[in-house]
Amino acid sequence: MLLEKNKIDTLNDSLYSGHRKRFDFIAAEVNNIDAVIKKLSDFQVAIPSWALGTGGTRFGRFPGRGGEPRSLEEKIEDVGLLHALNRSSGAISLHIPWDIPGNAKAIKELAAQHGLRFDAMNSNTFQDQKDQQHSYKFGSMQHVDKAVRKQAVEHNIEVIKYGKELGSESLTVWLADGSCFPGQLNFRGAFQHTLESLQEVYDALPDNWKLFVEYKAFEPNFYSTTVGDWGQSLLYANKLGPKAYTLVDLGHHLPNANIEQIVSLLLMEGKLAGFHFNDSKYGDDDLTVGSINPYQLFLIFKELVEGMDARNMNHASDLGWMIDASHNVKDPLEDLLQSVEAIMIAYAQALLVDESGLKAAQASNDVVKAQEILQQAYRTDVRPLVAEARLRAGGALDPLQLYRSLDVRGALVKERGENTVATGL
Ligand SMILES: [Mn+2]
Repeated sequence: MLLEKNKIDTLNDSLYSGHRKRFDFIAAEVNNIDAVIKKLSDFQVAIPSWALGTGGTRFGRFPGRGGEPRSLEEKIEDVGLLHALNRSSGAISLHIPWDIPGNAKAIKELAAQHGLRFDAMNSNTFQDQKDQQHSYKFGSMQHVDKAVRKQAVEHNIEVIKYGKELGSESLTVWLADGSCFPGQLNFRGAFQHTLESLQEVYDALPDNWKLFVEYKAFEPNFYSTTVGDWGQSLLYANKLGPKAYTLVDLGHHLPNANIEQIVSLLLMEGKLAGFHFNDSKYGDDDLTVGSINPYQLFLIFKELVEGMDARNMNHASDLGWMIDASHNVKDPLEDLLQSVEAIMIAYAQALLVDESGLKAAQASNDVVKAQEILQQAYRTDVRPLVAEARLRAGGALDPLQLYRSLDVRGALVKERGENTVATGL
């Protein structure tokens, strides 16, 4: 389904005078307001294909109202809908084998019609697929059997091939490899096997591609994980070469990890290139980004902005930004609208931080002033700035309200049926 522009305009007209008042109030307080709005308009967050259907847990899956995308084409249409509403979801991230493009040229054209590009490709060696020769029960790239490692390497090379056809320029490798019990594997042996396997994948990367090495503290393995933290990911990335980088997924840390410090140091080393948004209270909960700890999200964004500026990086294009979440209880499209909004709010707050004032406070050990500067930005209601950026880019002032008032889900159910299930987690 396509969203007609006049429906967006009609809602925007009805909300405009209230928006204008709120925007003028905050705009008067912000230096270089147009530069801030431009950065917000340029910023795009990729939507992963697997977030478009209702997620599950290992205990069960409870379908939503239906209308889930049944094919790669319909997944692209769903992301196109989100992008039409908020103009900040201009990329889709695919997962192989769930999203193998039958006709890459047609898929690419369809994405272009919706204003979408293809973000990082994702491989899958954490599940066994039917017709697969060797099992990943005891790992993939770390496996003691060379034949299993070879299968995992070849799968990743196949993913690169699909990505090249679609115009993607990066591969994310997340490995479930590790062990559940002490003594199950030799840590150095698992690392060396994984490094050798990653090196073969790295060697198959086109020159303009990046390899993102994603780490995760635990789950599905509960004793050790072979790419378990940012130190291990950075070790692999440094050994592999200049096209390899670390990917930070917000949910992949042990509780209370100082993620903002991790981000700062990885940027300093020029080794951060991928970023996955979600939120959590206990572990890898995959909850909506910003729903549990928005202050932490702001602090992370503050380090992202400052660290990228220190290296003259382009906020919008030099890191791969993606949502990585999966839910049991919300309409997936509504959840993604909330997610993108939370990301834009944290980004806008980070853009408002008085960096020169903060540096001066740090230089004079004025701890109170430093905290005041951070919290001044965090406590500013930046929602009118985010809405203005959307408005200028042709989106809806209130995407969620428009999604609901047009009953987009109802239209999708009508088009696709009540019992459709998207492929994925
Ligand atoms: Mn992730």
